[in-house]
Amino acid sequence: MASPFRRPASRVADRDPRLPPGQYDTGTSFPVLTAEVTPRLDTSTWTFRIDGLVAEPKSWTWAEIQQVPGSRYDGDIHCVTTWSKLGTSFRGVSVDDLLAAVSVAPEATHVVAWSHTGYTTNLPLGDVTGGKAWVVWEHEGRPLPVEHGGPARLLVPHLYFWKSAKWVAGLRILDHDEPGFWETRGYHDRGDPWLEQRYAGD
Ligand SMILES: Nc1nc2c(c(=O)[nH]1)N[C@H]1C(S)=C(S)[C@@H](COP(=O)(O)O)O[C@H]1N2
Ligand SMILES: [Mo]
Repeated sequence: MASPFRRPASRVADRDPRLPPGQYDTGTSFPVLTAEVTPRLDTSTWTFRIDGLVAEPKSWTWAEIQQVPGSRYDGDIHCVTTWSKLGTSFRGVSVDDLLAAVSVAPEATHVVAWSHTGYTTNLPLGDVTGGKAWVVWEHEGRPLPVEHGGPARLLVPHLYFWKSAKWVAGLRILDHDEPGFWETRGYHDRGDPWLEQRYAGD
């Protein structure tokens, strides 16, 4: 006879398997987290640049980056403050397609993404290549709102969302790791939500 004290199976099934440990589903809301003053950037003067260990540094204007073949992300995002947004979508271009235009040096190991505001975040090169990172300007079919990083932000959805620099201005390709804004203020260097890499030492 089954024990009347057994945990009902439905309780176990309640937790969405898309939620990493310690995260909750924020539903339709999309919280805003910004450390600096929200900038008003004009697409007529906007640029995105890749420099550092590349054969030839390159900048794209707004019109030029729109000519790069489009790419979209459909899936989940996870903030270190414990909200996750499930089944959302962004559209822009794949970082792979941007890196292909500059030819990255063989000794490259890391990148620093920087924003027009001065915000920075570091990533291993392997976390922005292989279809894992985008520069996006559309969210769920609409222009990316300024508070979420519009006109364009970096999107690295397999890592905590602080790696997805809003108002992204460029990527610097490096042969070493260079911790960014939050990483020098106690956040984990890599930030894998499935390993709960929230803070330094996790
Ligand atoms: N430029 C910039 N990018 C940023 C941040 C920031 O403060 N400035 N915050 C990061 C953090 S901690 C998170 S959780 C997400 C928040 O993005 P959202 O405001 O669109 O939810 O942006 C990341 N990118
Ligand atoms: Mo965050």
